[in-house]
Amino acid sequence: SPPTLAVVGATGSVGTVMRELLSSRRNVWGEIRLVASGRSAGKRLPCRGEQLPVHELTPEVFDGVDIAMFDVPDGVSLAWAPVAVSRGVTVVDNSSAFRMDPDVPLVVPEVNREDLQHRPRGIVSNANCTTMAMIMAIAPLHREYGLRELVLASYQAVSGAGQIGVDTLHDQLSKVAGDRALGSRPGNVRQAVGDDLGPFPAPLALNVVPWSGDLAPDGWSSEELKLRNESRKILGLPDLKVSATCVRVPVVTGHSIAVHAVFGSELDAEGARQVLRNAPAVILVDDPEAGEFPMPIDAVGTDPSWVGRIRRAIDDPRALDLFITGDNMRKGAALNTVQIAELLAEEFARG
Ligand code: 11C
Repeated sequence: SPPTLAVVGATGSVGTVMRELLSSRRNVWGEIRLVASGRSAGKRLPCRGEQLPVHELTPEVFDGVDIAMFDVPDGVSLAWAPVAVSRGVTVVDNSSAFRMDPDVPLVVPEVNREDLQHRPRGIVSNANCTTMAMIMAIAPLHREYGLRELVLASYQAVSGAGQIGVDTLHDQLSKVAGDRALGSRPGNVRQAVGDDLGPFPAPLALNVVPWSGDLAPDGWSSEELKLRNESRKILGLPDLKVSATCVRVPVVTGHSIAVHAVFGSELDAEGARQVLRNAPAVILVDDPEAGEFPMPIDAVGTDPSWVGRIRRAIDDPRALDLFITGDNMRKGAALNTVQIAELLAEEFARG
């Protein structure tokens, strides 16, 4: 019989997209069990055409479950993924808790699906949403030209910080709307927005904030280190040079990355475009003359990474500059997790 799936964190914003995907993709599942904190237990939520009950996260909730998708804070994954595994479950985890563990594969099916086979801890990790959007376009270019270095600047949407991030931006936008004096004198945007900054260190309305994640050593942010470490692991390039600056922008959904990528061999922009046209889950949108660029307002709600602004670097025939946008809630989070779970379901079906 088909495998039983648990969705842990089913009430959250990524959990909601997971339920939508389970309702619209090929149905490979037997029972689907929704799991959340005690606060939500007893609620009913839509999934696969039914209203399913939400169960409280307890050890027993994993009994009879074959595969679980987790989207919960790092600490909750750290504590509960091993509990699920001890009950016979294979866990696909979207937190950063296990991503750099050498015994936990970090899988993007289109890029390194074979890594799924080495999972001695019974856990598979899902990458950070910024890494994910970028890696979809960079991996095929790496295969063709041999990647040496990435210099990145991200433009990250507020939904990366959860529903609270989305609510904060909309609240701030209503506070600044209509006042045309705002933004032309120091401090007046801060004043209009007030003290409620939600999960961000500064106002986002009429602003960009060069910060995402937690403070890491030497002034880096955790998000910048994730981009470096996760890219190295997914591509199997432990010495890849990566420098990133992560920036939060007033966009609801869709993380973008400006990339300067240096390769081992010379290339040209049209060759790179051809590689990307043939790449899975990538859409090439590269016609500046027609005003066609990859942008979050178009990429939101879609599965692929959108790529454009492809130029060979003027001063280095081995380097490309490009711009990538992807839906951070879908491929960046829920979709890739669901895809990994589906690969595990295939394995389960093969016995
Ligand atoms: C953000 N990328 O945009 C973060 C959210 O490691 O999965 C996802 C954090 C992670 O704020």
